[in-house]
Amino acid sequence: MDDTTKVHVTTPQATETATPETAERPARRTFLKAAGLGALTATVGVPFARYLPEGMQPIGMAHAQGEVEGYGFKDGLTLLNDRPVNAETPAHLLDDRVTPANRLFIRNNGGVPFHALDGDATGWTLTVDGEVDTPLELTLDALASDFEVVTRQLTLECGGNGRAFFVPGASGNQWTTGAVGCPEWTGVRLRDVLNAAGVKDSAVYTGHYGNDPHLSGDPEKVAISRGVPIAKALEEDTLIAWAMNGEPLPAIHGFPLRLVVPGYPGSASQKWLTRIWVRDQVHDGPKMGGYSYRLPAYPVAPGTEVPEADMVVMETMPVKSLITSPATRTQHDGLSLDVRGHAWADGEVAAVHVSHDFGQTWQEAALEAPVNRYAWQHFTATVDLPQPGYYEIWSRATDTDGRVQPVTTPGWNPRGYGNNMVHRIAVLAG
Ligand SMILES: Nc1nc2c(c(=O)[nH]1)N[C@H]1C(S)=C(S)[C@@H](COP(=O)(O)O)O[C@H]1N2
Ligand SMILES: [Mo]
Repeated sequence: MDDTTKVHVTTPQATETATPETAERPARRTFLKAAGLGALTATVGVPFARYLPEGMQPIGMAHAQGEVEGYGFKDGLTLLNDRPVNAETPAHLLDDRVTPANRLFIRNNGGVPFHALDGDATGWTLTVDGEVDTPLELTLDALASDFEVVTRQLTLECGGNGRAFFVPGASGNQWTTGAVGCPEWTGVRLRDVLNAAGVKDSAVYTGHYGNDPHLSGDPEKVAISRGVPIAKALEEDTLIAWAMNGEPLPAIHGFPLRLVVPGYPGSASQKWLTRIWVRDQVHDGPKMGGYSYRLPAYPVAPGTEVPEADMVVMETMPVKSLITSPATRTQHDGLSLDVRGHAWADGEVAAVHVSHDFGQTWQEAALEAPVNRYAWQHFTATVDLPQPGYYEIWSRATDTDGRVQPVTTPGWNPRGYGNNMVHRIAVLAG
C-alpha cells in the first residue's frame, strides 16, 4: 500500500568524497514530483478503513509532497508539514530492527542549512564553552582522533509523538505514532568531550546550538536551542554523533554533527551541532521556555489554560511500544496471528503484553534484551483469535520500574507531549 507514496530520488547526501578541495559540490536541489492524490488509491478497497479508531487515518492521506529539498530519499513517510519539514513513519515501515535512514522521521523547527544539503563540512568546528576550565574548539578530525569512538543503537523519539490523540487537540505537528526510530549512531561521548574541557562545579545544564536557519530568515534568530541537566549530559550513552548506520549523517538529520540524547525528548538531540554552552542555570534558549517541551507542574483538566509560570521542562520520555507487523488494516487469513514490534523506555523495558479484545485479557509477548542500553527491544507474540471477524491488537509495555503504558491518553497538557498510550492496530481475520 505504500508503493504510491514511495519516492525514489537521488539525495544530495553527504559522502566521504565531499572533501572540499577534491570533490565537486553535489547539486543543491533535488526536486520531487508530488505524490499527490495517487496516494489515496492505496486505501481504497479496505472495507473497514473508515471505521478505524479516531486518529488511525490511513497513511497517504496527509501526503502532499511538493518540491522539497533534502528528504527525497525517504520511503513512504507521511508529510505533516513542509515548512519546516516534518514527516513521520507509518508503524509497519518501522519494522526493521535498526531503523534505516530512509525510514527515520524528520522533525525540523527551522530550515536545513545549505552546507548540509551540499554535503560540505569545510571548516566545521564544535565549540564547548561556558562553565568549563578550558573552552574548546574542536574540528571533526580532532573529535574523531582525540576521543574514544563509540557505536550505539539509540532510540530517538519526538516529545510530541502521539500528540494527534489528545482531546481537545493540541497545536503543533499532528504526530500519530511515527515520530520515533532507532538507528545506530557513531560518534564520541559528550561526557568525554565535557571532561576534556573540565566541567566546573557551577555547571547545571547544557545549552545546544546548531546552525539551521530560523524560518523568518533573520540570521540573528535561533530556530531551537535546548539543553539537558549536566548529569544527563555526562551519562555514557549521550553521544555527539557524525554517522548513522555507518554513513555520514544525512543532510536533514544534522550533517555533519549532532547530539543523540536517548531517553529524553528528541528536541535535546541538537542537529547541525556547532556549540555546547555549559550553563550555571537551566538553559533559556529558544524553545526551552513558555509552553515548548514543557508540562504542567500539576495534573490539569483537558483544555485548561495553564499559566506559563506553572509549566516545567519535560525531561525523560515514558515507556512505549509499537506494533510494526502486521500493518494496521490488514486482512489476515486464518486465526493465528503473528505480531511483532519494538518497545523502549528511559532505561529498559521489562515486559510487553498484547491484547486482541480491547484490553480485557492480555498475553505476554516474548521480549528481547536491548543490544545496548537505550536501544529499542523487539517483541513477538502469536495471538490465537477466537473466531473470524474484526479485531484490534493492542501492545502495552512495562518498564523495569513497573510503569505501564496507559490504555487511554495520559495527562492532557497544552502542547500534547508525552502520549504513551498503548498502540492499536486493526485486523480483519478469517
Ligand atoms: N538544530 C536543530 N536540531 C534539532 C531540531 C531542529 O529543529 N534543529 N529538532 C529537534 C527535534 S524537536 C527532534 S524530535 C529531533 C528530530 O531528529 P530527526 O529529524 O533526525 O529525526 O531533532 C532535534 N534537533
Ligand atoms: Mo521533537
